[in-house]
Amino acid sequence: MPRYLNVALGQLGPIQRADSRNQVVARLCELMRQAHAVGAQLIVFPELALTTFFPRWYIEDEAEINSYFERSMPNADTQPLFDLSRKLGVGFYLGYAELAQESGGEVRYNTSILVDHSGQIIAKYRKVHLPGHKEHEPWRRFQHLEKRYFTAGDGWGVTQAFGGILGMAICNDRRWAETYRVMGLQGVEMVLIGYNTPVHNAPAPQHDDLSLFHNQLSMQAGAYQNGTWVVGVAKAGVEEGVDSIGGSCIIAPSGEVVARCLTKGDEMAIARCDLDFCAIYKRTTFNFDLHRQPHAYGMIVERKGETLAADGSPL
Ligand code: CDT
Repeated sequence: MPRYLNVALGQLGPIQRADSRNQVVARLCELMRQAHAVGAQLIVFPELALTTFFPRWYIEDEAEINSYFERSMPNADTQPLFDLSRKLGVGFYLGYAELAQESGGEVRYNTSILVDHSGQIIAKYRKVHLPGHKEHEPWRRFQHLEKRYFTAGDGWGVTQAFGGILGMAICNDRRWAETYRVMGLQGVEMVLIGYNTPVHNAPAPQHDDLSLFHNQLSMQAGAYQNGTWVVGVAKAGVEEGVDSIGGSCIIAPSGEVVARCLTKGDEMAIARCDLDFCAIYKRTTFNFDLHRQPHAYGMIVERKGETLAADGSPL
């Protein structure tokens, strides 16, 4: 009997600054109800899914920055989503801005959680690859201040859940081969990824026309090269004047897209994912035990960036 996991994409359209968390949670609940109606066991929501994508603004006031963060999870605003999860028996992935209390004080993370079918948080992930910049760059049409507002997390674990081995990543992580490989080495069978990706990339506007292509290219490569399902979910559309890509999709270990959203608004789509379909890739072409050559990969962890000699040749 194959291990089927019915997974839904819970794509969100834009969230404007004035939208309350109550309004957003009602939209998430509606997507969860739609997913349940077609047999979903798990629904994946976007990165920073409770508010507008605030890193587009340079904000100096600490209280205003903190107003985009959650001090606890669940909390009064998100409790209805957890209650509905338990009532319907549908688990979920949710991205949000986390204000953590640590021994050194408060720390801000770009976080996702995995919630099981009984509404219990079973895993938490903090984004590792924080894109953008740290200082105000007024030349840009809009800012991308994730490096300012968030501290990087420390890595990717995997969780036994929903009958398989699941992992999480967030947005920019999906562009990096290392993200998938670290989870691939832990036997991951499904990687869940929420994202907010503006169409316009200020430092490289010549890439704007390729934003959707690069989104899918990265996730298809990660799926195939690690023999895993990948589920990518957007917050899409024009938010506070900034257009973000949609393109939410579910990708099989073959690298094929098996389901995708068609709009840039709130939209649910579903696929029946056979977790056993990973094994043929993990046993053959990407049998890591047989074929990987770690002795040749040392530079991947020893070096951060390219190292070139004065004449531009590799050292
Ligand atoms: N949220 C996020 O990580 N977005 C980035 C935008 C491009 S970098 C400025 C992404 O990789 O999609």
